[in-house]
Amino acid sequence: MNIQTVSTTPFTDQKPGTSGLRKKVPTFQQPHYLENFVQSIFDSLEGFQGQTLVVGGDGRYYNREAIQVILKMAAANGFGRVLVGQGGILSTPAASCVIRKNGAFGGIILSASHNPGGPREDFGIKYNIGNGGPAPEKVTEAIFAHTKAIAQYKILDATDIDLDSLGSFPLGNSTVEVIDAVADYAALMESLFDFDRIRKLLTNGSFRMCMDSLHAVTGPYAHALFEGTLGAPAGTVQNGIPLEDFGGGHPDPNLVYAHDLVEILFGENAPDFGAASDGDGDRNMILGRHFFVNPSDSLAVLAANAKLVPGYKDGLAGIARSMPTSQAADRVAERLGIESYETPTGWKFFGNLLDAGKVTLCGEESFGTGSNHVREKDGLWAVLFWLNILAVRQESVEQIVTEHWQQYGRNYYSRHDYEGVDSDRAATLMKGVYEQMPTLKGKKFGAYEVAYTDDFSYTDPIDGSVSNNQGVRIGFTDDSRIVLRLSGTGTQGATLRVYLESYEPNIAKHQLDPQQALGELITIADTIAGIHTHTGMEKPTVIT
Ligand code: VG1
Ligand code: CO
Repeated sequence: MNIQTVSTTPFTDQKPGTSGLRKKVPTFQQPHYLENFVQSIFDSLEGFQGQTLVVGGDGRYYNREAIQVILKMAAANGFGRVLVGQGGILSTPAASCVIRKNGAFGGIILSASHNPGGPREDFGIKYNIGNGGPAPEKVTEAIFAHTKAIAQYKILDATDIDLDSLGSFPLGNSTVEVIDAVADYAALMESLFDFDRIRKLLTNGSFRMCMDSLHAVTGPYAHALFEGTLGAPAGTVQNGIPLEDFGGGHPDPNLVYAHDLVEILFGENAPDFGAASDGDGDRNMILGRHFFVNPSDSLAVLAANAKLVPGYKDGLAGIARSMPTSQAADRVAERLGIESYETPTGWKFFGNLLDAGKVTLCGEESFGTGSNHVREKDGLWAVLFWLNILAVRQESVEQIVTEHWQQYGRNYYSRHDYEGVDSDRAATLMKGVYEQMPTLKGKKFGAYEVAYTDDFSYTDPIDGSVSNNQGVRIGFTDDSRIVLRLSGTGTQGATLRVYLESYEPNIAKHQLDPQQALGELITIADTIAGIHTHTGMEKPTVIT
C-alpha cells in the first residue's frame, strides 16, 4: 500500500458557509485545493479509524474527479469502509439516509445545491456527522481552523475505482462499496407514506401530476418512485436525467428558474399537481393547478395534516422553522398544543432538536421541508407527503391551502433576492441598517409602527451553543416583519435577501397578490435599507 504524504500550504478562503464550502469549479481545480479541505475535515474529527464514511454528490461537473480524490484520501487516513453511490450519485437526503442506516461515522456530500453547474460554474463540499445531518457550527469552525494551518495531506497512490459497477473493491487497507443510490431511500419513503393510496390516486385516470427534476439528482429517484413503484404514466417525470451542467439552467425550484414547470401548471389543460426539486434533491416547490404554494405555507399545511400520513399518524412532537420563514407554522403548533422553535437559517440548526425528539417537522422558506426521518431537508419526501394528503382528502391543492388560511388566517409572505451585488455595497447597506436599529422602535411608517428590532441570535436549547448575527429583524406592532440578511451560499459577490411577512385574519382579504398585500412593507424596507440606492438595482433578481 502506497500512502503519500504531500506538503501543502493553506488557502485563506475555505470558510464553510450556510451549507459547506461552495466555490467556482476552477477554484476547486487549483492544485491541493480540494485535498486541503478534505484533510482539514479529517483532521477535525476523532475516532474514525476503521469506521464507515459515506460519499456521494449531485452529479454536477467535477463530481467524479472529486470522489476519486476523496476515496483515496479516506483510505489513506484510515477509514475502514467507504460507501459511495453508483455513478458517484447520492441526493443529499439519500446520503443522510445511508449514513443513518449504516451507522456510518459521517459522510461527505458534493454539491452546490441550487447553484448552476459546469466547468465555470459552482461546486461544493460539506461534511455530515453520524446522525446524518450537516456538521454543526463547532465542527465547521474546527474545519476552517485546520484549513488555515494545514501543512500536509495524506492520499493513496492507487488507480481509480469504477464508480459505475455495484460491488466491493479493496482500496489500500479499506473497502469501497459502490451501492445502489436509490434503494435505501425508496424503502424509507415506502415506510412513511401510504403508497397504496397514492398509487390509486396516480392511476385513477383523472388525477395528473408533473415532476420536474431540472436535470439534477432526483431524476433516478423520481423515475423509480413515481413511474415505477407508484405506477404514474411514463413522462410524469420531466428533465429526469442528471446532467453535469443541469442542461445549462439553475437547478433551483422556484417560480423563476423552474419556468418549464410553471408554464405547464399555469397553462391550459394544466395537471392537478406539479413539483420540482433542486440540484441535490433537498428542496421542493409545490404547485397546484394555476396555484403556487408558498414554502412557508407548505410547512404549515403538512403540519396541520400530518395525522393523515402513516409515518406521522401519532402526531408531532414539535415544529421548527428558520427565523426568516413565516410564522404560519407557529399558528399550527399553537393549535396542536405543541412547541415551535425558531432557528437560524440552514438545516444544521435543526439537528439537535430532531435528535432530542423535540420536533418532528422542520422547514425553511427557501423551499426546504423535512422531518425526523433523516437529518436533511428532503424534496421528494415533501412531494410524497403532499400526494398522500391529496389522496386522502380528495381536494385540490388550492382548496387545501385556501381552507388552511380560513382556519388559521393567512401569513402573506415574500422573499426578494438581489443577486450578484458588489460585496462592499452590500456590507454598506447592512451597516446602514445596523446603525438605525437603536432608533427605529416606536417609529411610524404609514400604518405600521416598529415594535422591535434585533440582530437574531440563537441559543441551542440542547447544547447551549450560541450563534450570533443571524439576520436583522424589524418587527411591527401588528406582527408584520421585515428581515434582512446576506446569503451564505453564493459564490460571486453578495446576495441580499429581504423577507417580508404580514398576517391577515380576514377571510375576505385572502385572495390578494402577496406583492400587493405586502406593498407597503416593501416600500418601508427600501426606505430603511436604501436597497435601490445601495444595490443600484431597480428590482429584485428573484421574487418568491
Ligand atoms: C440558502 C437558504 C437556506 C438554505 C441554504 C442551503 O442559504 O436561504 O434556507 O438552508 O440555502 O440550501 P443562504 O445563506 O444563501 O440564504 V441548499 O438546498 O443550497 O443546500
Ligand atoms: Co439543495
